[in-house]
Amino acid sequence: MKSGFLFDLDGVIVDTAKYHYIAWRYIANKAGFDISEEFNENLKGISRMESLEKILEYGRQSDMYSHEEKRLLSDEKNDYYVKLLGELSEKDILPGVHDFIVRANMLNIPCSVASASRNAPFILKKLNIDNYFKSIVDPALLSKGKPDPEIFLKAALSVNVLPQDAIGFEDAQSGITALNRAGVFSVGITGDHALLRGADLIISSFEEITPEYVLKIKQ
Ligand code: B16
Ligand code: MG
Repeated sequence: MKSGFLFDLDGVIVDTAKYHYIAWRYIANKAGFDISEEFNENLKGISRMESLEKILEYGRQSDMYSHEEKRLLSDEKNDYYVKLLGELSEKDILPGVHDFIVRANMLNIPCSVASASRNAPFILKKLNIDNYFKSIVDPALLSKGKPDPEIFLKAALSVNVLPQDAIGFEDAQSGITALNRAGVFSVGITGDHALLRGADLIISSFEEITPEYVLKIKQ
């Protein structure tokens, strides 16, 4: 049996939620309303366009923009977000993650990134860990986002691992649900003690685990 590790990005490898929040807040403020950090929690793991739809719905402005105007707004948010990522470096990798992926590579366990973010290749490069990943699923090619299992099924396939032999790491409820639907063993990372329903294992940081430990727990 060959194992593989499937990683979500934001909230698992690096905390970019704060930058997403700053950039989305700028867009909301421009439209004349505000969003709280608490509201931003609802946007975790959700695609860029779905996030914009949720924000406009919250500001009761859903029907005020054409498809093209929404595309321009999401492009503007992304330009700002990418600027905010300018200073990102290895020091932003969440605790324990670097050691974990280095060890997985030493053990020849393939690692894949299954993130809703279209910026994943750029972010992994900035963190200087892109070489540790055998594949990055392109979210632009998915027919449905999380909680649909598609992204994790594709990630497992891309590293030649059966879903039931893979282990996935997620910080959002939509991602845990997607892992469970894909038949992948789900590890929930709850840095802020958020509740993740249905996770097979809950940790608060990668400092608590090693590849050998999760493989043993999964058995
Ligand atoms: P982008 P993940 C997700 O990353 C973020 O949690 C979510 O807030 C964001 O809207 C989404 O990526 C899309 O990101 O605008 O960079 O394409 O948690 O799936 O790694
Ligand atoms: Mg996430």
